[in-house]
Amino acid sequence: MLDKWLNGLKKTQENILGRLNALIKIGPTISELFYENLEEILISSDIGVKTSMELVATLKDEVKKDKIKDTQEAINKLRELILGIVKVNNSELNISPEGLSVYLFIGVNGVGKTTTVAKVGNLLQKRGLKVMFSAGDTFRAGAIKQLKIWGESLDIPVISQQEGSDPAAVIFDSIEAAKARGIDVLLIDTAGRLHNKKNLMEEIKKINKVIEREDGRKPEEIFLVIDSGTGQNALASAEEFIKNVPDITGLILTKLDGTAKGGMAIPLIKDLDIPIKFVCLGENVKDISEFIPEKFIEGILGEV
Ligand SMILES: Nc1nc2c(ncn2[C@@H]2O[C@H](COP(=O)(O)OP(=O)(O)OP(=O)(O)O)[C@@H](O)[C@H]2O)c(=O)[nH]1
Ligand SMILES: [Mg+2]
Repeated sequence: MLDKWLNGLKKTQENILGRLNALIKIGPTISELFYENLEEILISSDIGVKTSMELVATLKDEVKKDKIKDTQEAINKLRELILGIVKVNNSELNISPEGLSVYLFIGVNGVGKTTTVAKVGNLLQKRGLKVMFSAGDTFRAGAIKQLKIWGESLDIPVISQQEGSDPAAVIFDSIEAAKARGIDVLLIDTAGRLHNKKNLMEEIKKINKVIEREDGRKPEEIFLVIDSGTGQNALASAEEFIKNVPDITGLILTKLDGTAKGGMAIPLIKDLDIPIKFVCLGENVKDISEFIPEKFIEGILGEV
């Protein structure tokens, strides 16, 4: 999996590190132009305007304070600063000490929710937990079948109703079934596409209420699944979700393998008070990992 990180982040590394190295090659002098170029590289690496500007401002201070002499050393310092940001991320999972834990997966259409349900389910099962899937996406044609196929191949039971039925009812049923069968973790897939965004948010709120009513407590995890390819736009999109679903407990970044925009993880960690719990680095069920700050930095900025 560690090689997967490096492979998966290759495009992002080429994008950021390639250009940082080119910048160092211009010359060893730390000038105002160096900082300007650096800021531009960071912004266009999907680190976001705000975070990029803050990073460069902090770097300027550090260069003075530590009497850093050349551009290579300054870039090393930058790597340290970025590591400092991502290091606060704690990807530990919330698991109920007794009885059932409920994990809800939400996000817009096509980001990889259903695939991620399968990946996380497989991971937990490998750790010796009894897991079950709930087909909460009753909206998209084929969604239930997609989850059932995953369930069959992973030997994980799937609770579903027919297409078009009320997702809240399916989820209610699955919680009952999970409890009756002594399941440790119930993973609930949800629809990403409804008639519009407002409907999507309302649906998620309703689902959340059903879980609370049935179980008397909030889901142990509400994962907001985000396609890394959306780059710095992900921050605004995540903020909109959080406004509507304030109980989101973790982010999952998918498709990191297919994008040069992996830098987007940095402002997410810095500006949202919600940790990245998993990253997905491919379509295979095993292509998932906890977010490891050091590996991430090595993946995007190379070895120190
Ligand atoms: N390369 C790559 N592809 C992925 C990853 N995660 C998911 N995919 C692919 O993305 C596509 C959409 O995945 P789904 O899991 O169906 O996405 P979804 O969010 O459930 O989609 P809707 O149910 O339509 O909202 C599929 O072709 C997946 O194989 C990943 O980490 N890397
Ligand atoms: Mg889906």
